[in-house]
Amino acid sequence: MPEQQQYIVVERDEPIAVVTINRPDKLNALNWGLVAELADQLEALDRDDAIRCIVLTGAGNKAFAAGADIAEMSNATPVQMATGSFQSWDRIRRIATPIIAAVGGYALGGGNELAMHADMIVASENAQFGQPEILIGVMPGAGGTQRLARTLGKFRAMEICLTARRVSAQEALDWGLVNRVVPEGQHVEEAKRLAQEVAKQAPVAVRFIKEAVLAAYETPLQDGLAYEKRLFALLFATEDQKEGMRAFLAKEKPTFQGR
Ligand code: DAK
Repeated sequence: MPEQQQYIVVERDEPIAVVTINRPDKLNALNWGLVAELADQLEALDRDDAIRCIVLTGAGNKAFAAGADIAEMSNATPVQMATGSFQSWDRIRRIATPIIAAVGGYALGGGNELAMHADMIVASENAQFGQPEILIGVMPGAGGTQRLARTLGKFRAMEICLTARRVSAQEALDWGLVNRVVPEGQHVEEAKRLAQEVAKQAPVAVRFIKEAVLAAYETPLQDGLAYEKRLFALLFATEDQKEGMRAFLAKEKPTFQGR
């Protein structure tokens, strides 16, 4: 049975879960309550050992999310912008379980930034990515300038943020912003398939890999290499390392326990 809060629907299908932003009449615009609820639900799934990978999507076929809620934001004070809502985004950034964004339709502004908080992105053919904040007199505020620059390079990031140009699914694939493009409407199924692939791997190694790849964004190469080396060595403390290597040598399929 899907679990429904005000804005977020969680459907568990162990070992994966599908989290749906459910505000389709407003193109899943991200108000503060919604982002806090999303962070709560993702954290609950992150604590749950039975869930190994999360698919994040938007309800309806028009949008993953068309950005932060402009109606709510229009009269916000700098203090409001700088406090509560940033904490929710930060909580989403710290989720250790891999997240796959399944994007159909618009992923704009905070919607694109939310997709970029995920670890892989599956796009429907009708997906459109962009940072249109410049059109309403502001700029990306949830990581858009930084993650686009690191993912696509300076010049494409500049064009997207300075001109509000939308990027099609195919372009996003060519540019390395998404992992794959599927026929319209098939993005959630494909993301679930990919999530099952991740979910069957050794759980501790999965979490360490996410941690290590994300560290590449934040550390100089030498420090990142040292960090990876330590995480790699630490995996030799797991039963799953013993089981994985035993099964390989015995020409059997491993059974991973997540310890
Ligand atoms: N906010 C509020 N409502 C929105 C919305 C949004 N971002 N996007 C769409 N809606 C609402 C529309 O107002 C409309 O509501 P009703 O009039 O029916 O009540 C309904 O959704 C359907 O939208 P449209 O009628 O406009 O639909 P169209 O197909 O004609 O156009 C569109 C679709 C996506 C091109 C258009 O809706 C649009 O341009 N939307 C705004 C896109 C945008 O500018 N997004 C960026 C917003 S700024 C931060 C965290 C995050 C952020 C900032 C700071 N911190 C942690 C502090 C992020 C900022 C942003 O995302």
